[in-house]
Amino acid sequence: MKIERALLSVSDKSGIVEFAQALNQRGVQLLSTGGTAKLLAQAGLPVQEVSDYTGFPEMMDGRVKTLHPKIHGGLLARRDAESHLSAIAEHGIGRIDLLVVNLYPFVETVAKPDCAFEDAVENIDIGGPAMLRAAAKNHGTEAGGVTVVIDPSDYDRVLNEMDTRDGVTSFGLRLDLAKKVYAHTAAYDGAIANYLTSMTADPEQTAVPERAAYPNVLTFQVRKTQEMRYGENPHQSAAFYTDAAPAAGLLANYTQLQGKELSFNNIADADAAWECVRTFDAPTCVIVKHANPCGVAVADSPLAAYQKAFKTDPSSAFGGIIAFNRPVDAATAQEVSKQFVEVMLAPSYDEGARAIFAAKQNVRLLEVPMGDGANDFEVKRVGGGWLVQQPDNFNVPRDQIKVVTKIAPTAAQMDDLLFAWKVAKYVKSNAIVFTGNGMTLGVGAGQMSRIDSARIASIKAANAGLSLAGSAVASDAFFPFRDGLDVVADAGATCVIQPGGSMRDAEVIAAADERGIAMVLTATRHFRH
Ligand code: 93A
Repeated sequence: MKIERALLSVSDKSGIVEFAQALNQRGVQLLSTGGTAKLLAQAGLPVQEVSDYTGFPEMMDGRVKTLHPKIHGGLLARRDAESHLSAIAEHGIGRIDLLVVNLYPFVETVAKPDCAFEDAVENIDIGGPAMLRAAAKNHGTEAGGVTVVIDPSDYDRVLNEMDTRDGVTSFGLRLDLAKKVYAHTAAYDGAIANYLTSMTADPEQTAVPERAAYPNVLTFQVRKTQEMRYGENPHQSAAFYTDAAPAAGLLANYTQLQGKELSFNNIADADAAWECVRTFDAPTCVIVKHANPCGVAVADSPLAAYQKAFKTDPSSAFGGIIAFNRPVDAATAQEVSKQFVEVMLAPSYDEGARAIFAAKQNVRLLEVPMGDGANDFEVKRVGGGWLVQQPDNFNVPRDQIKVVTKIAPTAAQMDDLLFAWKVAKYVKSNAIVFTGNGMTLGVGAGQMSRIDSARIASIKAANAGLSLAGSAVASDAFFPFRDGLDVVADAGATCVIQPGGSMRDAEVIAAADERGIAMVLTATRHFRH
């Protein structure tokens, strides 16, 4: 069945006049609601208002515009059922073959910090989703059905099919557009549920509701961007889902320039590397293995940063994930490709670098635009539930850092302490990170006891042939006893950064003074599990 009648009712009016003109040129009759109809009429298009068509006025400030059997009958009548077609004929209802609707901007409205409750409620669209769901349900069969468009970027697809298929859209397109509708209305209702269930009124229900940080019902929608061959292990199936619009600077905005498909572990490790590297201002290189940094360094250039980062732990860096916060040039690419690399991440690569990696097709090369966006929340699945929290975006301001020992760190020591502290945030707890001259010297990660993490970090430095004499060290949480401090002092550290807050802080600080170490406290910890 040819598209003969279209109903247009949109809040986002971009491209609607041009689309309506194109429909008019193809002989399609136009029906429309108040604001949309006005716009089309101003453009000189012959358009009939829905209220004239139904014989029923728009009422209650537009709350009832399209909720009428003449509209819903026209959308829902099965095109392949004689009884449906005769029912609409009997009641003087015409078929609506094309529905173009996008909804009141609820999400945008409640995102405004000063959004009034009443405003939010008024922006809950009722008639729009009702029509969308009706039209999408009736996407029909090969014989015919309703074409429904919510996204202005689909206007051209519809026109192209009308032109190449004698005014008739294909079942494939109608089904595709119907899927988009239900995904959209589900997300729309999810956003309303999130908003309303985060509201608490006072017991008498008289005051304007307060908004809680987390809704009682949390609904979110993600899209599958990749189905993987397997998950963490080959016997686990897996897929990668991304937000509809990931915040600027996050991994999911990546473009893969070359190399095999990313695996589940590749994506997890790439995220750890990228999150760490993008927190630094100076040219930085982060090398990650099994979700932990095994080499991080800052320098004047990406090449120098890589050379320093690699020195931390060359054996772990083998098959690692390497991230830069600066464009990668040929010299850096040349140096990196001397070793086996699983994944590379950088904001860009110059032509020389691309040519060098082109000869190493196994390297998965990812381009990720820089940006300072963050996830709105983090989730962790536990048996039968989800833990939800804010991401750890805290960077301790310098004036919150307190010197607690007789000796204060020198300016150079302070730089190394702050560098160690930034890295420690990305190391699984218990984390101990030795640094010196803008590079990691030994990383102890993921241990059940802090003292073992300290021992491991010093052993790793020794294995890499690095001296810890005069090094700085960070501990992601407080030292519960002085023994951990003694281990790092024995290894050669001369300054320490840690949150403090232990019952034995006094004992630990006295031990630092006894050993001639400078110690600073951040008052915030960075557990990472
Ligand atoms: O208030 S509503 O829920 N009641 C309705 O019957 C109705 N029908 C369409 N909102 C309704 N709409 C919405 O109006 C559409 O979803 C669209 O977002 C908007 C277009 O209104 P106008 O053409 O007056 O700008």
